[in-house]
Amino acid sequence: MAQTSPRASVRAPAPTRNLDQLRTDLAECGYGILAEALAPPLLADLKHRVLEQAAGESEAGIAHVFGDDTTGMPGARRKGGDTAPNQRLSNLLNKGPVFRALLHHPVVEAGLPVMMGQRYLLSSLSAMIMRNGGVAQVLHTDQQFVPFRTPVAMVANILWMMVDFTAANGATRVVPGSHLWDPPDVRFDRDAEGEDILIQTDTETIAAEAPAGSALVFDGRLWHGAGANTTETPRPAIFSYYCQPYLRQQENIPMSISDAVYADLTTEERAMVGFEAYRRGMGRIAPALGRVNTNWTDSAAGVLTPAQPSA
Ligand SMILES: O=C(O)CCC(=O)C(=O)O
Repeated sequence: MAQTSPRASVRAPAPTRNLDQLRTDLAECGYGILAEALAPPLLADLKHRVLEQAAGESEAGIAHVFGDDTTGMPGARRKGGDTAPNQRLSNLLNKGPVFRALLHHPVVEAGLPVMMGQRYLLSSLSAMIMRNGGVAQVLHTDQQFVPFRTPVAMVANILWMMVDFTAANGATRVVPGSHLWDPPDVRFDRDAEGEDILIQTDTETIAAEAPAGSALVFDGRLWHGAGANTTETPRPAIFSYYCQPYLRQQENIPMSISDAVYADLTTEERAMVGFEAYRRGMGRIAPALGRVNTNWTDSAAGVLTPAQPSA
């Protein structure tokens, strides 16, 4: 049943299977939940690969862990150590072909234009596993790096739920309608011992609860943050994070993608992940790594003019 946001008086959308309803929810509330977005076999494959990869990165001593500071954010400055409860997996395009299915999901074409217009770019494809002991995230937007209000979203996110999302296991907390507000004011201070403390306006939130296989689609301007997982069962999710085609990507995909995956991608997929030069002007590549734009060629790449005199 739809709830009412305590502060913004904007309804909280219920999970829907209807893409038209999702589009309405995105425009009015800044987010929507597509129920049954992932068919059970695909969900099972994705979840298996995420958990397997996470275990492998932990065993290899290269896990990116977080969630034990005041912000709960994966990019937070940590004091060191590898015991934080939560884990982020980056660059999923390199970590199994199963993840490419998400690039082609109909919710991408249905939902993103409502928030960002017709052109957008994959900014990163990552996963996070929230575990017991991690703190709730500070309320933030996914375009917190833009220090002013924007008339359209600069970024947008599709969070694929690998398990049921409940308030108890840290379902994403959202503020319906906040995509039309100024960005949240998040500041840090130091206590008497010199420890960082977080200062943020208290804002009421709603837990985006939905069954496994749902997609939480949200505007980059929406105030939100992961809740704290108070259960003993991990809460894994995959994030298809998109940006305007004139912004830097969160993951520098044209540099980060492995040779094998690059060779395997279709031209359409290469365009989606950053190999298309926007308006044939921005993001042009000199093919030093053997990688080229899908729509532009630098015929003079590697040519020194005037010719250098030989020694
Ligand atoms: O995992 C979630 O529920 C949200 C994560 C998030 O907002 C973030 O890490 O920026």
